[in-house]
Amino acid sequence: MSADMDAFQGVLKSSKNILCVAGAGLSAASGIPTFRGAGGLWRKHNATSLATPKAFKANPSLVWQFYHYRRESALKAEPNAAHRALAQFSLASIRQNLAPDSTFTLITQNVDGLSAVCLEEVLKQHPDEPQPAQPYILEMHGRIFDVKCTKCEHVEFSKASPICDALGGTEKLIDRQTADSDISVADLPRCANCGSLTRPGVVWFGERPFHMPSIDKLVEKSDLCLVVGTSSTVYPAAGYAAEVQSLGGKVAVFNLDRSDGDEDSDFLFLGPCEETLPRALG
Ligand code: BV8
Ligand code: ZN
Repeated sequence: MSADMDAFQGVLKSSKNILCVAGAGLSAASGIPTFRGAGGLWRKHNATSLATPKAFKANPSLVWQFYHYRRESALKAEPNAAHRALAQFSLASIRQNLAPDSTFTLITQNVDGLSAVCLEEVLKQHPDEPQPAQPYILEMHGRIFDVKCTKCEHVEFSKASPICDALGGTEKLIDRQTADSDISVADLPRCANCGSLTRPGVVWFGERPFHMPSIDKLVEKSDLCLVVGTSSTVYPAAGYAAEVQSLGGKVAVFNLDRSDGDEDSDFLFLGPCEETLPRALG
């Protein structure tokens, strides 16, 4: 695995179907805690133990407090230089400034919506640009501001803060000894359509990620896969880079620390992606 930026930029310029698989490290500089490491703990719970249908069924009040806490931090967050570098790269791809008829797609595991907000801002500054034919961003684990009914499948995009009165203020209760205040199910967010209990519109462990058929097609034709800010521990996202490589494509990892499988990558740029990515894509 090389850290030669010139060599990487040579590959970037000659690649035609570029993918980026991003994780929580992309939003770390925006102040959003990651899943593992210090960010992975909320009160005395391990974040991933709460991101399951079983946890929600057993204790919807606790799981909603966890997602309310993350909604509130996402609402305060702004895109960072790494988001902007990816959005500018999408624009360059729209303008065909890369290799002729090349494509660039960001597949994000993050549910904070910051990549979409950032791309919208960049495209707004260039209103005369052709709108992207295919989506530039695939949010494969859903969006934290989507609120989905547990009964009638009604989904609403809501940035309400707080999302319901009973959750208001609970985002402050994050230290370890906080007792999980028990909010009655009746006071949790309810469906505007049928009044049933709602859940965050994200993909939990054991649930099928979004956009898998389109992602599989993109992986098949990709000749360069960037992997940004992810421990590469959660599947199927963690498997895409190896698949691109097995089909003859190249892989470049941009991560703060070493991550699963990075020893097989063609390029490895260790450091904060808000510094390495603008340099690499600039
Ligand atoms: C599915 C949304 C099947 C919710 C999330 C055994 C083996 C293999 C697989 C499995 C298995 N047992 C179960 C599975 C499947 C399971 C899985 O992979 N489990 C793992 C734990 C083994 N996967 C699933 O269940 C998936 N679904 O397989 O469905 C199916 C198929 C068809 C039909 C029905 C079912 C669904 C997984 C999605 C779960 N939802 N998130 C929410 O957000 O609350 S997962 C969540 O954690 C994230 O979305 C992300 O995907 C995942 C990993 O997090 P990362 O993004 O990587 O973050 P992490 O903190 O781990 O790492 C951050 C990295 O950034 C670090 O490396 C750090 O060094 C770096 N960093 C930090 N700061 C910076 C930085 N890098 C650069 N710059 C910085 N500044
Ligand atoms: Zn409903």
